[in-house]
Amino acid sequence: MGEMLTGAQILCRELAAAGIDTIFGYPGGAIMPFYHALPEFPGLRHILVRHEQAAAHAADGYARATGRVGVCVATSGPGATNLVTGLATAHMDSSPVLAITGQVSRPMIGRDAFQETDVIGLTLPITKYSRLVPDITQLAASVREAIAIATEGRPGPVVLDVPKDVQNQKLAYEPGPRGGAPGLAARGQSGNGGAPTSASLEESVREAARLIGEASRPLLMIGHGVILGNAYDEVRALAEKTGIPVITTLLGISAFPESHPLHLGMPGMHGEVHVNRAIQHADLIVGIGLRFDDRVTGNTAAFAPRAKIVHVELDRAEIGKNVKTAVGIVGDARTVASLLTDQVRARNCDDWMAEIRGFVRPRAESFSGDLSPEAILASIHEITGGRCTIVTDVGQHQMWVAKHYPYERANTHITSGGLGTMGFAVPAAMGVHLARPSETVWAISGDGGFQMNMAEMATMVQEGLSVKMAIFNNGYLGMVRQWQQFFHEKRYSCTPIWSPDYVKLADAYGIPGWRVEQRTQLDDVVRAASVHRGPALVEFVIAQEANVFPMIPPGGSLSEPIEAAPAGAPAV
Ligand SMILES: Cc1ncc(C[n+]2csc(CCOP(=O)(O)OP(=O)(O)O)c2C)c(N)n1
Ligand SMILES: [Mg+2]
Repeated sequence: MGEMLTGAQILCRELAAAGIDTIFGYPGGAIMPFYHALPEFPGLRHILVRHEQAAAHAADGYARATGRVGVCVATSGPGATNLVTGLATAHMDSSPVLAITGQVSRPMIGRDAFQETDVIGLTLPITKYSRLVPDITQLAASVREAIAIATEGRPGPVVLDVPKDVQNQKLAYEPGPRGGAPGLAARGQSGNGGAPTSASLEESVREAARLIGEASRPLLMIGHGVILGNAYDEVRALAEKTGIPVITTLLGISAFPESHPLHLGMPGMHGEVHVNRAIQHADLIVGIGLRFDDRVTGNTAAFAPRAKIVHVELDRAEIGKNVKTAVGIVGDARTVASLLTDQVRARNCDDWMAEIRGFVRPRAESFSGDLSPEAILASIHEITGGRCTIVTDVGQHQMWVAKHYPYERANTHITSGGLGTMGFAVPAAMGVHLARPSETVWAISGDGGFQMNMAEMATMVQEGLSVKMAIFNNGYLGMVRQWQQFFHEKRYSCTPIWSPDYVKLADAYGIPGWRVEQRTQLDDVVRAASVHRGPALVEFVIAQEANVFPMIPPGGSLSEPIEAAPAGAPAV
């Protein structure tokens, strides 16, 4: 006979037993039994955020930095609905987040009870799995199952909606078996998106190796799956044995060292001209752990017109979804990269590399004033000695970081790639900091995105989270303004954005804050913020109408980059 526990206690026990040490959350009526039990579990550190969206982003940041599940908790109704953007963000970027939501008691469900929302209905399309726990007898297994689903195969967010009376039910609790997820196989979720038989895997790898051997202009295009699958070394070995140049997508940044002679850069809408040209001239693209997103391909009809595509993906559903594939290999990046490395003959691509070098264009970006984003990023890199994880928000600054920060170490670039969620950086950086306490973590936001979740500064102060916040202040919702400049007759409708005095704001939170307007101030401030023990804020005042170049117009082909502002546009 097991110990009599409440559902809330069982929830906590199961989380602790699964190795969870950090929970991001916010209490409320329907989740109160859980919060009542929580102090009995000192191993579960709770971070009280200022908005549930931040809890989901922080759990996501924690998950991306560790590869383990990140946990967030909210009450029913508005608490749960506030999680939605964070869950959709995690879903689009394959991040293993477990969200636990309180639900109204079972007899009240379906009666428009106070703070009742159909959380399953809301979250089913933006999660990997979402379940209302109907009874305490199913609670422990549900937690194990949810964590297994979140982390196995292609990771993703999961929701457990736990009615308040289930949290209060009592049961003689027997700790269940660890490491397995009952019911997983029964639902046809094999955990690897449906692995092919080893015979077909061997066959497709052999075919891919043959294509690599025959190609004269091959490219490796690597994405988030290389980071999620810890395939850093294996992909590098494949590149080095074959000499194939390597392209990293936005979420693939930091999956390959940027100083490596084979590294070309980022493709797509804001990709470098030589990278996109290489794609358009390639006769073979080996894509590993990516989904050929439309920001990468531009107009798919005109994408890589000369290339056969080999697509290595853990999720079978991705293969052939966006681009026509000659060989699809269902498998994890690490296994397949090493199988491919064994199969390919050693070769080089020196002629092809020389051709690509000929595509390189002089930098199109220019900044009025000397405080360029590039200078800021060089300073952060130098002063942290590269021992730094950068979490970016969404907009122009995100692209500048992607293009100019010299990433060398695996998984040190964290951003919302798929959903493109403004407001992500500050809360996600809290999760990254908790996952990597000995590393400097910079959250780099625009003045727009920072204002979306800046309330989390209070969380950082209360919980002692040493996140360094950089605000690239251009006075605009810059990326939207750039589109208005190019595609909407320079009508800057609703994109100028006012900011508070950020130095005073920092002061109000009791944390150090600086405003940097000139290059000469840069290094001293970045150093002071980096070494400060605790959260710190730096506002970088940058040129108002700087643009991200080159740019492929939305729906355009990679062959048609815009490399300068239209005639008559404001000077940049
Ligand atoms: C939540 C959300 N709302 C709106 C957008 C659309 N959007 C994309 S970039 C951008 C402008 C971002 O401005 P800012 O944070 O100042 O960054 P900047 O582009 O100026 O560097 C907007 C509004 C978005 N991506 N996310
Ligand atoms: Mg801005």
